[in-house]
Amino acid sequence: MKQILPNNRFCRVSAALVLALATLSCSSDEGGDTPSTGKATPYVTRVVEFRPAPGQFVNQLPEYREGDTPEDMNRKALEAIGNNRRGMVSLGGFGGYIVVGFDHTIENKPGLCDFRVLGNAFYASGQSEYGSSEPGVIQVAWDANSNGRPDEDEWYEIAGSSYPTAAESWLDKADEAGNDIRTVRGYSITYYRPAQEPGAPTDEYIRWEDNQQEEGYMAKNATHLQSYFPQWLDDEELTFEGTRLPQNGIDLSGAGTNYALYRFAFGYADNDTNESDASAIDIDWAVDASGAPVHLSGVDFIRIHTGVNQVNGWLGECSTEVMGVTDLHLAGEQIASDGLGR
Ligand SMILES: [Ca+2]
Ligand SMILES: [Ca+2]
Ligand SMILES: [Ca+2]
Repeated sequence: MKQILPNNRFCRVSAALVLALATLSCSSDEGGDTPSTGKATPYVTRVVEFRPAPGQFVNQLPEYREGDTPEDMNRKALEAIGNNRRGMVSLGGFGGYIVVGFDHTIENKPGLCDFRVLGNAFYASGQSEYGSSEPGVIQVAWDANSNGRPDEDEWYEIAGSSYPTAAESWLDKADEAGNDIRTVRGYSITYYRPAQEPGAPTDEYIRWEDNQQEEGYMAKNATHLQSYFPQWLDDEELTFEGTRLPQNGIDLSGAGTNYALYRFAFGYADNDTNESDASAIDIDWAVDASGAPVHLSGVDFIRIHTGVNQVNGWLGECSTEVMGVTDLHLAGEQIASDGLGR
């Protein structure tokens, strides 16, 4: 990932958003689950679970302090991205995820996009096809049994542009570069805790194995020498499952100096800019486990996981960053989904 975001991005807040901010009823910094008044806000008010895969920003975004528990890290994640604070959490390598909730149900309005996951994607100077796109796969849950939690059978995946099979304009280019350009549903990967923390960069840092009979290592790079393994977890190995997307990083220089991360067409997090209509999501794109479209009248929880398993040279592993989620209806943004999706 690239953690630097052009500052002027934040200046272009829509008038509608300013209005929404002005009427924001809750600006609690304590990570509370419920707003202080009854008025719904367009933003994340809960972090149900933050479980990143190993990665170069793990233990830093948010910062781990010795003794922190998983609950502490959930709270820190909420402090970073809740209530429109637009800090950042990194989900690490493939599969790392966050589950967020709201103080209301995000309504699925027909013909319109309903929410947007904010990330730090940007285009390379003068480009419209690539830059820093680190797509996260999005799932949504409606709390059908009203128990205040997303249960396993309540999740549906947002079918982005490479679901169920890869379909991007740059796939041939990625294939030529030697990338794995398949979409793999039901992908599973296990990362193993390193026996010791190397004090120096190494290409063979955190070993992984997947369910495609492949294995490899996550590298430790020179700019990030802290542990990449989530320190608040005791596990010796961490397994993550979900849809894996085609590898979108291409070294345009051929010499390891210019990695272009190509943008997917629609339906992912941290893939297109926060201002682009193509980063907005229509709940009607949700599908069930068999891939059949489902109709949800609204969603209560959103889960995002890093969708690509790829190390891009000095840039490091592809890792989705999340800066918040906005309910577009409450924020007053009207984005037609016609022409964005399939
Ligand atoms: Ca909709
Ligand atoms: Ca539930
Ligand atoms: Ca990113």
